[in-house]
Amino acid sequence: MSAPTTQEVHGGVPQERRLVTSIPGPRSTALQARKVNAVSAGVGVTLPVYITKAGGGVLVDVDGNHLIDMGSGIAVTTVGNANPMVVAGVQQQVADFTHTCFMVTPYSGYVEVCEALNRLTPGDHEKRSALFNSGAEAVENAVKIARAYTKRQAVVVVEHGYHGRTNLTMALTAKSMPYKHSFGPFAPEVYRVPTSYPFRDRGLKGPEMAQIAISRIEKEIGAGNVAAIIIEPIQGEGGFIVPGDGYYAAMAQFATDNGIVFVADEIQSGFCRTGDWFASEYEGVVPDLITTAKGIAGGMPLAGVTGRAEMMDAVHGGGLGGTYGGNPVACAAALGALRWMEEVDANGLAKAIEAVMLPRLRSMAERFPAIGDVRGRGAMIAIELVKPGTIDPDADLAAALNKHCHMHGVVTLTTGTYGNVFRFLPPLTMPVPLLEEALTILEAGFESLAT
Ligand code: PLZ
Repeated sequence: MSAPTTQEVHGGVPQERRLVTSIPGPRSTALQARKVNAVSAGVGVTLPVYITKAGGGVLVDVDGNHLIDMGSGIAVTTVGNANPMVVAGVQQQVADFTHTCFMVTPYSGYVEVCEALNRLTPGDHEKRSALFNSGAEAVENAVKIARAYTKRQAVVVVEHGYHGRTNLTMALTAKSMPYKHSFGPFAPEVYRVPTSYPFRDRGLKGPEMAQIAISRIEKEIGAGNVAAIIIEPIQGEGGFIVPGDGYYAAMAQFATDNGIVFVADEIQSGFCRTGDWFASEYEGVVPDLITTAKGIAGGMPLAGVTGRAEMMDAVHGGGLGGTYGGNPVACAAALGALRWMEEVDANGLAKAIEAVMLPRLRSMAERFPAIGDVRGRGAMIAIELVKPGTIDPDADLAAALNKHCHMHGVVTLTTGTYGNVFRFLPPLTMPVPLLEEALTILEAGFESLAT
């Protein structure tokens, strides 16, 4: 199959915002009532509109509302929902066979995805990959690999970091509520050091923040005890924090100089999201290991760890795996998604989204002093909201604006340690007029709420 036309990528979903009921509408409201009685209260919902169809930049709900999708299901449907190249791969594979377990009787799709990951991730050294089901599982396995390779135990993560919700990854994740609260005790040998958060670092630059972090590692942990340093090149759940220039590269260099495995968690920032295949490339960093998930397979659950052959192969046979890891249907989806990204120049699409969003948001920041910072790259862009004239977080305004966008048919997400960051993760198939319309609705929200 050759790359689908724009029309085909939209999957027959009209690319327009159209509200035919209030949000949520009556059918969604009825479903949400059933959800409350059937689904654990621990599983939250940001916007209880129930989706029946999606494509391009639009989500269609059970009441017939067409909403603009500025979240991609948290950075997952980068290639667009139901991208024809994903659909074709999945349909063929699901009709051929659905599962054998790669560890029992393997199949080529798994190997092909690993070959693609080895080729597309930064660095031209020899690499190996292993596939898993979720981002958290990939991060756990990166820790296992780093420990097996280095024969050390300590794992260093940074402030505002997010790596998942399993027991080990809760320990790696910074924020207590809602991720960790009441779920301890957490895994040992995890240490947190400063990140670089230019908006809040009181003028300290990237390299200076790296020096503070490195000194902490040397004095409080001992570099020789550290198996891995795990960092997101742009921190996602922490608030779309883009580190000051030089921080990320300095942390990677310190790891290399000290025999520490440098792990880039690119689960949110990977696969053309930032206008590069991987956000590490921006600083020219070649990670030892890279964890991927989300955008890899157009919505099918798949995750990977890719890295230096000698590290990946340091684990004893049978030490990595899982029943479903690299499921054949998920692999077929990934092969379709990755091929689409290569054929359409997905990085160019991400940069085009940035070119629309950043100037528009910057001019809004001049009008509305509540916008303290505009940041991000490609289709991973955010604004940080503060009490005007300060850097005090304004989470209430973020929540109110989010609600405003939702009520007007734009699916937006907030993020951040302080809950005050408004993040934008549109699919790369988002038509520019819809993107502009979403920003106009946001701007109207500021006009009514941020005076
Ligand atoms: N590492 C950098 O962004 C997932 C979490 C949403 P899983 N982020 C969205 C939520 O509230 O659970 C993420 C990430 C980074 C790891 C993960 C974990 O990926 O596929 O959710 O396990």
